[in-house]
Amino acid sequence: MQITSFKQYEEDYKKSVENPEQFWGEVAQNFQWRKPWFKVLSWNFNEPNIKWFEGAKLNITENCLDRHLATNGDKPAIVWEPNNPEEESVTYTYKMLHERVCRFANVLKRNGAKKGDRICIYMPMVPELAIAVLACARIGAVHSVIFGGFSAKSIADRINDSQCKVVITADGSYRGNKQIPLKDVIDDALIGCPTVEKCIVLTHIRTPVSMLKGRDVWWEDEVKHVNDICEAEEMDAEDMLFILYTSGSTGKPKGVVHTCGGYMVYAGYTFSNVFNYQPGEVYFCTADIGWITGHSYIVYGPLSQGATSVLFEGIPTYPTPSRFWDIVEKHKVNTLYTAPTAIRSLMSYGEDPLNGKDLSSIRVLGSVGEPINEEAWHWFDEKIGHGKAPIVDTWWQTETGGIMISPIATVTPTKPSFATLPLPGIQPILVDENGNEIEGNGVMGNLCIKFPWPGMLRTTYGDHERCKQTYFSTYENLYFTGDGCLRDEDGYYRITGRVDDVLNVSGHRIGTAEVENAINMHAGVVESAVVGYPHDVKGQGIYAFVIYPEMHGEAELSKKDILQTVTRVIGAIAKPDKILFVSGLPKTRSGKIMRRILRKIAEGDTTNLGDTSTLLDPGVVEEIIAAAKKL
Ligand code: 7RM
Repeated sequence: MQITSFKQYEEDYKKSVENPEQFWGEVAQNFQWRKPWFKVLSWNFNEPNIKWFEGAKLNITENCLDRHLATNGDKPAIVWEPNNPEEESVTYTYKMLHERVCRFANVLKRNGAKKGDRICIYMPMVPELAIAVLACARIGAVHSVIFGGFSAKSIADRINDSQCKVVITADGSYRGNKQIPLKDVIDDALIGCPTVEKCIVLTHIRTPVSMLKGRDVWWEDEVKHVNDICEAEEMDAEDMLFILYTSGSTGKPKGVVHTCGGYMVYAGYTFSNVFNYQPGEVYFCTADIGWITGHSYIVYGPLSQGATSVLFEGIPTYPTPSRFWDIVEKHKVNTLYTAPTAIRSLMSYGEDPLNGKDLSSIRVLGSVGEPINEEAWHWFDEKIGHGKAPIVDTWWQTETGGIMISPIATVTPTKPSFATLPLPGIQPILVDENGNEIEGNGVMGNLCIKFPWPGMLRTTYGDHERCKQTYFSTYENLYFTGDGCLRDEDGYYRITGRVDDVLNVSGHRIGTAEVENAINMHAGVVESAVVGYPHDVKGQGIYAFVIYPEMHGEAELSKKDILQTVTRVIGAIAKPDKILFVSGLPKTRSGKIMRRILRKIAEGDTTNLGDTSTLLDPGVVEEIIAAAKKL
């Protein structure tokens, strides 16, 4: 199943387009199924209704764990690197991980969880997080992992949207020298979550927590009451595997739904090929399991291929900005998969943090989450890869389940800031505003995908219509990605960024409407408009224009109040980088905010604001420009 030459890539690609069912049917043979499918694919993009490997039965954990036991049981599956480098790292072999997953699966059953139940996971980056995820999959429960940076309100909204019955959390987490009281946050969330019956709490940072009688139990106690034998639940290929919430252009995040069979095949196939993973190699993805990158390329992809996956609890700059390089040296990392924001942040410390670090184990580098600028690409290539490690710039989304457009390491010639070519099975097309295909090379347009792939989302939880509207209605018979894209003279793809009201801040997707809603919840705020602007490290920063008529005292204090509100409502990741108080917003006569103008002002480019004469109050623009210059 591994592609080893560009010629083979071209052949596989051709075959995947001409005969997708045969192509994916063959790929799927590399996985373990309890029962084979009777049809590889049935689909239509109108409803949408997509089924891969219909009739097949499997359990993804048998593919990620059991099937490796006979030959690779003693091979490291997860190498955990703690936040504090003074602490020992911990290795879980496939045998150990299998044992822990089975045991915790029995804990879940003991606490009333069964096939189809939704389980919320809010945990630090510790091995128990991967164990919790896999234990859900083992019993057929649907996991909904929530990133540790989200607030109690965000958690409650997500728990209620999918009616979770069980929550798995920890007392707290470490992030550099900070401690985050996860259980406290969960306690606040659960006040408004009537469906939650049980909360399982892992001891990690040893901070005092409140344990509610009848609801809260300790992980450490529970595992003593069960054994480590747990037959995997037999799942239909199209049974739900997990929900992952992600932001769109409306105020409310959507629960993206992935199913067992197709997701497994796609995560495994893309992992093996894109990174050219070789048996025995050590692979390190720096993402958090709370995002799709962690789901597909820390847990399911690598483990399905019997790989060794490094799981890092901490942050790139703690205790020093050498931390990634220390980890590479210590664990002899062969593949490093990280985000442009991390690269840019580490670049800013110069070369000192790299001095004396042995990076010779590195063979492949990867980038994900946002466009990588050329400067960061070259730094990554020269300073980290020493010009010898191909960089795979992987474009994909929560909704796509796995990597879509990317070089295949050692196979596809790379080009700085280009995601290059579609993987086999992926049929991208560029369209104009009217949905007409833009053919040929040297063109730009909106990126769509015209044929299904096994890892694609099936629905948005509890609201299929929303899935249809968001992804399948903008252009008929196409999946719309929300991204703009260039196809250059060589037919190589470069993703230029979102074309909708979604921001990408340090690789995190945040809807402008969500941030506006949060700001507007602050008592003094009448209205706000949020746009993105170029930020040296984060890629995009958040710029908020806020109408706040009756300010008492200092503006600085009011700004801090607003930041506090956003932190409470969404989480610290959505805090605006800049807040500008204004008396009005540029609106059309029909009342629509002209974001184009605000974006220009936020970028500091007010030379060509276009026609402002159609505005309700053209004078407001001059006022905003003058105020922005002083910020
Ligand atoms: C994997 C992930 C998805 C959005 C996507 C793009 C942007 C992701 C790249 C990229 C340029 C890349 N899922 N994006 N990867 N842009 N080059 N290699 O990030 O759902 O959280 O975000 O991220 O805008 O639509 S995500």
